[in-house]
Amino acid sequence: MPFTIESARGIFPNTLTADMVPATIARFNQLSAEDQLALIWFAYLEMGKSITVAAPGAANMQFAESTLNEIRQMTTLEQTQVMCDLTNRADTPICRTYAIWSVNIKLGFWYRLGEWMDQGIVAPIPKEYKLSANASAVLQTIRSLDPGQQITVLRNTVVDMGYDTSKLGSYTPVSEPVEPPKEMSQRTRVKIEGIDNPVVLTYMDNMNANDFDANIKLFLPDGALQPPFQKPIVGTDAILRFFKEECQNLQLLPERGVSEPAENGYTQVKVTGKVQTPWFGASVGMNMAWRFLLDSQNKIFFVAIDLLASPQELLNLVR
Ligand code: 45D
Repeated sequence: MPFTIESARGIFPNTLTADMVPATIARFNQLSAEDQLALIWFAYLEMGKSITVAAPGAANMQFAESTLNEIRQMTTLEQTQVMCDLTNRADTPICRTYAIWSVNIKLGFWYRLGEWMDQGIVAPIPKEYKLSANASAVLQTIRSLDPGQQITVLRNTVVDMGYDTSKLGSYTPVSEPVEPPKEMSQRTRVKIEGIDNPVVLTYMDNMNANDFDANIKLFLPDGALQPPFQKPIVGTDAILRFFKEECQNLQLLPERGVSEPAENGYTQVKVTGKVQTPWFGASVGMNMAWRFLLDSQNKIFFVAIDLLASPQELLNLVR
């Protein structure tokens, strides 16, 4: 039987992903807005001691600038209300604006608010704020996660805020401009122990060069890409849009892999290694796996990118 995207999702079923991330988010979402804000604030402060967040580039901030200035001018009470509205996914003009921003703009917005809260320009979380017992337990869980999982939890809480886009009808998403890909002379080539498949190697090199137009050509027109904890993104138009919106300046550091024949002349390849985000650079290496399914022409039919449960999983290449 030929593969479907649904069946392709099940390749290398032994891969242990970081289930603690969605489980923690689910618990987080049960908390009151005040608890959520205070919890992220405390988590962020604690993490800041060991890892530094990179300040977003000025160009990336321009999209959030007018909303940020609007908030800056508000009374303390109004500022707190805006932050609670965002966490509650309320229907307000600011929540609607926030909803259509790309992930990076959302993160940059909170990065700036965090700075302003620190400086007292925006209503801070009172030092004496007492988390509920449930919120304390969630914070305790976050502390126990590895840094790659912690930043994923933080990122996903930010992504979930604002008005629900599925209730918006049609809208034009707002994202940063796409920079040109790296010059050929600046490009690097990965080496992956156990892998000589040129498509898999080129995929990694293209991503590291921000060469998304070249990378999308490696996919079948109806191919799919499944980001961590998400449903597959299907079709080259949607995948290319995703690359341009969310994948600029990632560092893919694959280490090892296995390649095996699958049904119908397909090949399945699993690669493990690290990924760095421009937000944290080399200070956080996320433990990742790529599970590729290539057709008989060596085109990508499916690739899943998973955040792994533990560093031990980097060595788990069994089917
Ligand atoms: O609410 O091969 C305050 C794909 C308190 C593509 C705050 C990929 C109040 C294909 C502190 C102010 C993309 C899938 C909030 C590979 C409050 C591919 C602020 C993988 C919210 C490899 C909080 C890429 C702040 C991966 C400022 C895995 C939080 C990328 C900031 C992963 C959090 C990227 C930040 C990750 C988190 C980035 C900046 C996990 C960034 C995380």
